[in-house]
Amino acid sequence: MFDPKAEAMSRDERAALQRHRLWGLVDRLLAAGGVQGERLREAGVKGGADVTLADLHKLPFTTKQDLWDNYPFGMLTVPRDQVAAVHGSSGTRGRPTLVAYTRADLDLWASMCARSLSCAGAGPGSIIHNAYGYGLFTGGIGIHQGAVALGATVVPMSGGMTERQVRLLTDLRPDVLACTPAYALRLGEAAAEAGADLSWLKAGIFGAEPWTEELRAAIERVLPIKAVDIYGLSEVIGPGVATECLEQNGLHVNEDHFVVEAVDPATGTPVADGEPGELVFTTPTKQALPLLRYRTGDIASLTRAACDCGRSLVRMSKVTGRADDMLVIRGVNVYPSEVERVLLGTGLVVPHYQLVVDRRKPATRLLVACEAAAGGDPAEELAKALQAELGLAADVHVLPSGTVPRVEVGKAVRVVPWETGEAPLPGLA
Ligand code: DLL
Repeated sequence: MFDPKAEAMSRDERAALQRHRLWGLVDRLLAAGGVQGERLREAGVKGGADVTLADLHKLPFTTKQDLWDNYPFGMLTVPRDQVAAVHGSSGTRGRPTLVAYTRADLDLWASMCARSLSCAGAGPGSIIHNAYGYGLFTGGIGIHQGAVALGATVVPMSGGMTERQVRLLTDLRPDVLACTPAYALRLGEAAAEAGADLSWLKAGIFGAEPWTEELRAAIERVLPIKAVDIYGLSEVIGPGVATECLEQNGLHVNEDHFVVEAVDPATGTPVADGEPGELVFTTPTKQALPLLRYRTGDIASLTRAACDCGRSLVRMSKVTGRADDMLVIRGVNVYPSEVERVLLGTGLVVPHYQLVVDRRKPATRLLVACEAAAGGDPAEELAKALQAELGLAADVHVLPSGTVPRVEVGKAVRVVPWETGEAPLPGLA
């Protein structure tokens, strides 16, 4: 553990710490007078002392819309000149979401990512091959700073240029690989094609996009590693919000800094532990852009059961999808990750696939583009499996090997719309 005192502290001790920090946050938001402070006032909160952890769920939410409405610096709770860096997400859904960090926020972020890397078994002296993109995206720079804080050696590869990545993976003998799960697959395949020996790699720390247990198994087949999941979002800090340990059984949320709740996405009311809900985070220790009850849109469940690694932090399940990513195909609601689970679970396809949502006619169709693992055309069998397990009527297209786009840079695009004109992939009729 990077910080055993914090990661393994008793629940009571942590709750006291959270409560104390939450008071401080509420006072700061009220003093800053922005949208979050106003909402607190409207809710009758006059100071931190009015708020308890048990009552957190009664406080107002903050959303991505608030960040957009106050773009770029309207939600700061420190003077602008205290901002040491900005980051953000590329905004595949439209506008970029920008976030800000003070120097203290950057230090906090580095120690959260150092915790993540030690969850994957890294320590001082480890070599971390970091193939998350560097730039506004938080993946590259976040993991980089975490590796430095841990006392490890970081190789700042960023994404792309796969051949060169394989070369440095071979020459520098890193023990940990950090990148998106889709790119890990791509790297594993490229290493196999090049006959590269990566036997010293021990673990991979993969996140920034949803991935299933089935994808984990596929990655662990092409790379000699334990693949662990890392979760985070720019708004909360970036990577380092929660990470799986080598038990591979849920992601430990750094709840001493990121207080987590799971709520019903429709009603906003808390769901019980073990039930899937939308993750909501409060960041009591962040300075530049602290958030009270930020709605992530990400669906996962929480558990407070003990973990064999000794960390006492609450764990979240893998994210099954985003509330706004759910597809509705002829009345059947389905997350892309459920389709991934069924497809890869059959063992009939390679782990590269794309879902094309054909909206050219009022009755939306789902086309599944994939590639067979061992020749032949398993389309019919795959369609049956999707029907049997998800009740989903999909048109499965088994395309020639290498046709489904591989991800080199950025997040995997699993779902593509087809609104008009030619099909987005060749071979889909
Ligand atoms: O993706 C931060 C990150 C970088 C996390 C590197 C892990 C590793 P954003 O670009 O702001 O930040 O995107 C955040 O990505 O709300 C989720 O929908 C999704 N996401 C992130 N990690 C996971 C994960 C980074 N492990 C959004 N599983 C989040 C599923 C994830 N979805």
